[in-house]
Amino acid sequence: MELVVLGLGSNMPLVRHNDKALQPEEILGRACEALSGVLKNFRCSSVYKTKPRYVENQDDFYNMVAAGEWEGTPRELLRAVQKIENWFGRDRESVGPKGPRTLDIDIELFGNQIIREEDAVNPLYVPHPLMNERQFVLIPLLEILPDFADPITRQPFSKILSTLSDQGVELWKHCKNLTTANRTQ
Ligand code: PH2
Ligand code: MG
Ligand code: MG
Repeated sequence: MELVVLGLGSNMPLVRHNDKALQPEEILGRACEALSGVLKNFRCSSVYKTKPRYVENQDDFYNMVAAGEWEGTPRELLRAVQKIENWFGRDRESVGPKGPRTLDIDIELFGNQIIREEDAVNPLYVPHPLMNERQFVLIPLLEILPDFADPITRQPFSKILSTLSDQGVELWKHCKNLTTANRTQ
């Protein structure tokens, strides 16, 4: 059993036939419900509204972090989160790697393991190679895991965050779903 940390993001509504469109913040709430069924002792951060990074001409993102214990392998976790991304209309084909998406779930941490699995279709790199430059990951992560440190450098994430300049991350609202009772603070 490993404590895993996931980064969630959405900046595109999910439009479904004969149904009301799901807005990004609703998608995050539903994704948390799904994740709470596969992770033990599930908890999640508040939701943050964040300026798009890398590809800047797209809508603002809603980002949050979730954590819990996972019983399987890292690959099995990757398959489980990709299945949830797909339920929520994630379409890897039609947009570029950093473009708009209905739901993105990244594995940020898998315990203290350092995983470098090259794979043409589905590579797996944990810790997420960009997490330390992303306020939209570190701010929500520290909200639920204030004492965590980078498994590679052992630097506390709080210290890493303090070196970043402002990237336009603002608190949007507390995670309102069935997992609220499990929040650590
Ligand atoms: N995800 C990206 C690219 N840019 N910007 C923000 N603010 N939040 C994201 O989750 C994000 C991004 C690719 O995964
Ligand atoms: Mg991703
Ligand atoms: Mg991502």
